[in-house]
Amino acid sequence: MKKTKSDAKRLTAAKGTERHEFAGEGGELHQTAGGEVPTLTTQQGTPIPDDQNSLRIGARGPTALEDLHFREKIFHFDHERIPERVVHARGFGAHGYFENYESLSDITIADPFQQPGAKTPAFVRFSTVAGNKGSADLPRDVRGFAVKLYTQQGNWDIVGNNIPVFFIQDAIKFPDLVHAVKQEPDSDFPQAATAHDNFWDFISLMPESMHMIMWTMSDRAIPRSLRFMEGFGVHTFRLINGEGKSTFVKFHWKPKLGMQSVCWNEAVKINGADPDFHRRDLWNAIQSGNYPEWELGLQLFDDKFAAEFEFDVLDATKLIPEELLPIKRVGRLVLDRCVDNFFAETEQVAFCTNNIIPGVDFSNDPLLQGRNFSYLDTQVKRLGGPNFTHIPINAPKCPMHHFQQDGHMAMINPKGRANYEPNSWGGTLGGPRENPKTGFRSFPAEEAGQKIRQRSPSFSDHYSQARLFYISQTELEQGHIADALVFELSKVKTPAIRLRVVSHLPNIDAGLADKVAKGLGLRDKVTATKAASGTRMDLKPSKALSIVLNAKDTFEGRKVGALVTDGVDQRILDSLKTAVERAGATLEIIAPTIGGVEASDGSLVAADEKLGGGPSVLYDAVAVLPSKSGVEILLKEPAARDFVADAFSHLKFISYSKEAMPLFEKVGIAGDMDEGCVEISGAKGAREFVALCKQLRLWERERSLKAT
Ligand code: HDE
Repeated sequence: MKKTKSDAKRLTAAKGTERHEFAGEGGELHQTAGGEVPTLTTQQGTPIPDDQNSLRIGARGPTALEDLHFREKIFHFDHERIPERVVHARGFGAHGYFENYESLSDITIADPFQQPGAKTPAFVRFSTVAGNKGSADLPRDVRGFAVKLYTQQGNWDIVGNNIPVFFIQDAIKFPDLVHAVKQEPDSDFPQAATAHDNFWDFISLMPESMHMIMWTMSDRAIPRSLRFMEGFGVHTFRLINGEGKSTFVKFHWKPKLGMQSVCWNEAVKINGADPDFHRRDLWNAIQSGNYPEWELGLQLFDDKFAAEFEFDVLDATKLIPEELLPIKRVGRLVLDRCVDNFFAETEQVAFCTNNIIPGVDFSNDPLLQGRNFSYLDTQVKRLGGPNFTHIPINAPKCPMHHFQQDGHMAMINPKGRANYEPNSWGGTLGGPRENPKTGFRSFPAEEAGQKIRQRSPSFSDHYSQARLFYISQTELEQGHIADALVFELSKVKTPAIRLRVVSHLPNIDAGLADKVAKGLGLRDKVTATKAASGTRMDLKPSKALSIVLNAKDTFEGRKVGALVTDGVDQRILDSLKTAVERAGATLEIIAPTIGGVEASDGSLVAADEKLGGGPSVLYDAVAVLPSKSGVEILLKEPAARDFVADAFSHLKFISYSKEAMPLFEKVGIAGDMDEGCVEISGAKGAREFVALCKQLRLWERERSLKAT
């Protein structure tokens, strides 16, 4: 139908901004520049008259090759992707700072630790390891915890994980490990999951991985939030003071709000309900001013300790228990700013373990030594050339001067003629020179030995610390490790692989081996794998390794979901909101429609989620507050029944109005309701409920929920 000229010209105002719009000859919408709205241009700055139509020979004719705008736009689009990271592809970053508590100048000359109160800008990227860039946030996996400190002596990257040990001892096995864990090469599945034959085949043949396996099968691998997990530098590093004295160090990040994980069944459901669960949580916390915070802890030790410690401090499959070597807390890391652009910052950030500064040095850990090659190398591939330090997120924030030049995308280019040294141009014309006083010097460790390929015999104890981790867990956490192994190995199709994995377990704990064998319905006899070194039975449990034993008595930063209907008791809802917010947590409303509900006093309660869009797995605790007539609607809604049933089986604290009882009856838990289920009718009940929520889960309930 032909449009008239007056139809075609329109002027709209939205949110106080004038929008100039008109419809083209084909009815397509054109929005034009004017007022505050800038003119669209090509990358060369040429103004563009029409972004809806390519240049054609006649309205129905072929497209002209000379259409510079079309060509540039499509060309750039075609090149939008850069290779995703081979590992740690899915990540989320934020800016912040490290604040130093006290001068550590007796231990190190490292810039961030010199002045009390000194702040060093930081960028942190959290990640999963196995999944591709578009995978979900909550697979069972290790989390990357990579920190870039922009110090006055250059960038210092502590590229760590949320688990203090690693699968392998020598970097030469890393490609094998990663090939085994990622999707199988023929089928390209499973995505972001270790539950498949190749992974467990490899693991079953690598006894050194057993300690790490205990961690990845534990709840540490399914954190509730990036904010509630610990971080570790993993390797032993050195700190060097002004006299050149070296102190060994292990780095720890301790979350201010304590640790917390989700249940496995919950993780599976969260991945469907909100694959961005972790990034959304971090984003929302920072945007709302609840800045996530960690303390940096150091485990400091000397050569004597290293020599006497029962394991080799160069072996990244071992940790040093905190009880044996306490952690000195030296500062805090605060994340207070989200990125402006995900690609520019989170995707392009290039962490390199080789980025260290004066006062810090490497140890001979063969994993670390290998990483020092890998990270620099991978950035060239990912970011397209040697000038990735010119990208703002990677550029140091301290002065830098060197003679490196040219290459792809050179952005920071020196002026003048001197691009070599020594030269005789003198003064500033001659450019920078080495500085024997302040320059980075490697610790002059004595090194001698034959050039050989040999694993140190001091690395041969593969099970003792796996056992240490296991016996340091509460019974309940031990149960989760067994359950995770049973789940994962049940996805393994080859019985011989299942048996081979289980055969390692008697070397860790006989009870664990029995539980897993039983859970798998194994008919073969389990004979313990021959160990290179016998398991030490004398190691004392380390309380610091358990999440449950280290729970902080706080509900801060957590989220309560309230399921409401029309007629919800406004008084109860208000008291709940007040109590939740006083505890530093947030309350979200889930209603039958996103339009919200009308409360008992006639006021409108806005909804954050529609029933089904806000399942209880997304919340730390829930409230079920229907009216008498409202509950009749909920009874017919599978999503409402799941909301309640899941909250109960995920051990959550549940508050409810008496009108909600028919819903509990319908899902069959009315008779099982325990001290974690609290009827509330006013402010007192709401306060008591929120006080209970500080326990985060009613762990005892788990016993009554399981058949075995
Ligand atoms: Fe990494 N690792 N890694 N890794 N790693 C990478 O670097 C590598 C290891 C870790 O958010 C890659 O930029 C080797 C241990 C984190 O950008 C790559 C070995 C630990 C991140 C690489 C290891 C880590 C990476 C891929 C065996 C904990 C994400 C993309 C010696 C201490 C950083 C990239 C970010 C990323 C190599 C083992 C942590 C390929 C060869 C142990 C947190 O260079």
